[in-house]
Amino acid sequence: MTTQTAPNLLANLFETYSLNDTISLKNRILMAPLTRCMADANLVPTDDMVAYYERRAEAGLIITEATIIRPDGQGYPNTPGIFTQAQIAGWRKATDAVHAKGGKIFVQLWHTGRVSHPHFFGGGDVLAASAQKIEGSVPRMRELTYVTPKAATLEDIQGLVRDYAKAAENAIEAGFDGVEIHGANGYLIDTFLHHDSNRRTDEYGGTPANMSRFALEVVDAVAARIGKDRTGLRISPGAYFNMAADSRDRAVFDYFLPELESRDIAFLHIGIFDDSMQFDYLDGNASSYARAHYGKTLVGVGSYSAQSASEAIATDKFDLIAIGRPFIANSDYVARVRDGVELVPYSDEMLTSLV
Ligand code: FNR
Ligand code: 8K6
Repeated sequence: MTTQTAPNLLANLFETYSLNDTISLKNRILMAPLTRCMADANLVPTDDMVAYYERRAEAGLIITEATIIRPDGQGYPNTPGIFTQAQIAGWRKATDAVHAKGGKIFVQLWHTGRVSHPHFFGGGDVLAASAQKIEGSVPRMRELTYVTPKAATLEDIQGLVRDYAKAAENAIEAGFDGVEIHGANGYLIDTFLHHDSNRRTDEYGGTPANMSRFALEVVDAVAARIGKDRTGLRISPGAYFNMAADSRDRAVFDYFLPELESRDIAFLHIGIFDDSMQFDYLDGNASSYARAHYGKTLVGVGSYSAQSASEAIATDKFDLIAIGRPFIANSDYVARVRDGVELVPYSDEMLTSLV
């Protein structure tokens, strides 16, 4: 390793890491999933997106921006999909480009649940665990106020599970190394895992086992289709986005995490913007809570610098770090950290173009 200029302290970020017998990462720095709203009108990844991911192939693993599994999962403009042949072909260019540079790439599978809007799919139901709406409107399209969702019927749920598995199959056809199921940030799967959004009285609500059922069914269906070694999951045990906190959620995640651990998937990833955020009902921050209840590979994220991430890994708080905003600002984030070169600071204005 050529790390003369990098402080020794950061060396652990550049160790290889085996997720399992199938997938080895060349370093411990992941690119976090980052919605950019730059797909074309048919939600096909563009050549600019291909080049954007290719530039970041030095990451140990790229997790793509959230990518919708079917039309009614869309809640933001121009978010890519993975349910048409054109979308699969568009993604194939990105996976080929990243692989040619020696990188690895997972796609994040998304259904926005009650944060979706019928504007994007020509009208129809917005599906969620229960008919509990969130206040507010679509970012950058403030005229689109969120609607009251329909509580998914048992038939809807079966269809959704099937469509996650189909999207995972499409991901493999598109050349991805695996998928990260988006179970975080208040979107569809997360609506089942929190009391704020799950008021069901059937087998998908009311008890920790019932509230965990949909998420585990999706994990099982995806793992059965593409292999557990290629299946990751992101969750938000701490409610912080599109969700109100409820101390009863603790019991749900206390049940969910050991169940998930027994599935032996590739990794568990926390969904949070700032991992120093404290949740009283989790007795601390989200990653420490997950570490205490889940014994397999854990990906930390949320306002970490290379230095704080390296320290967290050295003290066994988690195994891998996902970097979000700094990776938007620095396509060569990994090289800069390795070579001790100063980073370009992130700013929100950077979201208007793919650099
Ligand atoms: C995000 N984040 C996010 N999370 C996710 O699971 N799927 C997504 O598509 C997105 N999209 C997204 C877009 C933008 C513009 C931002 C800033 C964030 C959250 C992201 O993955 C990460 O958790 C946070 O950005 C915190 O990490 P950093 O940025 O502090 O390293
Ligand atoms: C900028 C891209 C356009 C919009 C959609 C992004 C969707 C993913 C979530 C990122 C939004 C950032 C909001 C930050 C919330 C922090 C809560 C503490």
